[in-house]
This record gives sequence, C-alpha cells and structure tokens, in this order.
Amino acid sequence: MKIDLVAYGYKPGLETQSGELGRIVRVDRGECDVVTSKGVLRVLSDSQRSQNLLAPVVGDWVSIIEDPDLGLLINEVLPRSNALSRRDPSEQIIEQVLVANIDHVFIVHGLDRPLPPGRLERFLIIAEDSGAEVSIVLTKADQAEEISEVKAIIKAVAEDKPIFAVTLRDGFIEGLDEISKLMEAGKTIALIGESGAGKSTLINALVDDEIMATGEVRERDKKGRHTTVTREMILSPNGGVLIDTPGVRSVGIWDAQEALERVFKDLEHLSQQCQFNDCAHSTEPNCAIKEAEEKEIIDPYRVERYLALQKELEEQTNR
Ligand SMILES: Nc1nc2c(ncn2[C@@H]2O[C@H](COP(=O)(O)OP(=O)(O)OP(=O)(O)O)[C@@H](O)[C@H]2O)c(=O)[nH]1
Ligand SMILES: [Mg+2]
Ligand SMILES: [Zn+2]
Repeated sequence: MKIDLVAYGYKPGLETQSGELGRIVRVDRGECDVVTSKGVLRVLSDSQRSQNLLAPVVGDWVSIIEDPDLGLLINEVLPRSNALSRRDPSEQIIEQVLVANIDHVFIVHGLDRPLPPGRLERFLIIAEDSGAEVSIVLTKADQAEEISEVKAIIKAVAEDKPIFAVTLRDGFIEGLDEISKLMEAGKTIALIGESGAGKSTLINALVDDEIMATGEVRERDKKGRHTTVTREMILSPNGGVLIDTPGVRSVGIWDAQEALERVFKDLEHLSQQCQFNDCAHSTEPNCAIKEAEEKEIIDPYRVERYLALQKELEEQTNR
C-alpha cells in the first residue's frame, strides 16, 4: 500500500540521512506504530540502545532502519517544529512531551459538568506554550444547563480564543460543521481535556467512523472512565490528522513563562502600573493589582491562581 505522507503533514525539509521517513501515530511501551509511504510499520523505539535518542512521541517524524538482529527500529527523531508538553505527573521534576509537530490544539470540555477556570487556565498555558493555534471545544451542548454562563467563564480567562459548541448524540448532531472546517489537509490537531469530555466521540464524528473507543461517564459525578489510554493519531478521510489523548483532570505546567504571561496578559498589563517593578502584589504600596481588586475590576481568585502559577514556575527554575 502506497501512502502519501503529505496527508500526514509531510513538508519539504523533513528528510532523513538514512532509513525510511515516517511519522509516529502511536506509542506503546518500547514500540511504536509509524506511518511511512509503504504503510504502517511496527518498530522498536529502542531508547536503550541509543541513549541520546530523544524519546519519540506521537506526531514525531522519524527515520527507521532495519537492524539485522533487532528488526525495525527508530534511528533518528527529526527536529520538532513544536510540541505540547507538561510537567511529568510522576514525582520527578521533569518535562513530559505529549505530542509533537501540531498545528492546532483543541481544549475539549464537556458541558455536562462545571468548568473550573483554574483548570482551563492550565490547559491554555500548555496549549499556548506549544505555539500552535488554540480553540476551545464545548461538547455535550445537549446536556448544558446554561451555555452562556460557561462561555462567560471562558471569556474571562481566554478572551481571544474561538469557542465552539457541539452536540454528538445518536441521531442528533449539531455544531459539527464549524469544527470540521478547522480541519485541513496536512494539518495536525491535538485534543486535550478531562476524561469523559468527549474527545474520542468528537474524533469519531470528525472522521465519520467509529475508530476510537468511547466510554460512558459515571452518572453521579460525570467522571470519565479513562477509556483512551494511549495517544494516537488518526487520518481523516476529509483531510487533516487528529491526535486523541487520554483524559487528564489537570496538567502541570512546564517552562511556560511566556505562555503564562500571554494567558494572564490582563494582569501582566496591569502590574506594569504597580509602583515596584518586582511587586509581589501582596503588601506593597501602590499596587495596581490590589487596587483593581478593591475596586472589583478584577477577580481576586484569578489573581490568586496567577500568583500560584508564577510560583510553580519559579520553583521549577530554582531546582
Ligand atoms: N449526551 C451527549 N453525550 C456525549 C456527547 N459527546 C460525547 N458524549 C458521551 O460522553 C461519554 C464520554 O465520551 P468519550 O468520547 O469516551 O470521552 P473522552 O474524552 O474520549 O474520554 P477519555 O478517553 O476517558 O479521556 C460517552 O458516553 C459519549 O457518548 C454529546 O454531545 N452529548
Ligand atoms: Mg477517549
Ligand atoms: Zn502589584
């Protein structure tokens, strides 16, 4: 089977020194599925053999060689144009790259549950830090109590991000066309969000096929059941690729100072009017943030979250 890698986002310049060029569509322990012009190959990621090989992630462009003893393995991970990463959820203070070489991130939220603004801010920061476009996709519009309230929460923390709302239920689909329009041949979209948000359901709808497994949420608290367990890339027959990811409650941010400043540009802007350059916005005199809080111009909880995120990044750099 001859596969056109252009559909998978190939661009001139992605060349390998040796071996077969391919893009990682799925990673399991020590092995990956890689799409090449000859079809999907199962290869060893073999990071043991080559200590300096970057741990390959879904979306990476790689070169594959055939080792006489080990079989097919990744020889090289090509330089990434960008990546979506977070702080490793294990105890270690290290970065975890989730997916690479993406054009657009969908932050997916299910309207069957409340939206904590702090969680959205964290997703926004890692998405913004990737440098990809960012959109917010609200699923389960049929389950929404008050969409306008949720939109107001989003506007308060993600003013400039497009918001889409969709209903995907057997026999009733609404709002899908607008999202389909965001897909383009060769463009890669990664979906992130909580378990049960409806990421896999949305991917199935966008590719018009039941490729990804989906799972019911628990009725009592709308908790998802972590149906998707690996990150996986899917080609849409209508053009574009989608990356499904396992649901996460929240993400730790990593080395994302600039993204944090962009997401909190309202507060960054205001703090330029504080008397002291290094104002911590706590007890300093003539603090513009405190003054705005007192005048109820800004949300004190947002300020609290902003300061906490600042601290989180500072602690990482101090280590
Ligand atoms: N009523 C309604 N249910 C939906 C809609 N979209 C998704 N669901 C349901 O929500 C549940 C969770 O959907 P999934 O697509 O499995 O969610 P997910 O985000 O992939 O979850 P994880 O894989 O666990 O991260 C499933 O039972 C879906 O049928 C919708 O628009 N309306
Ligand atoms: Mg899923
Ligand atoms: Zn201040």
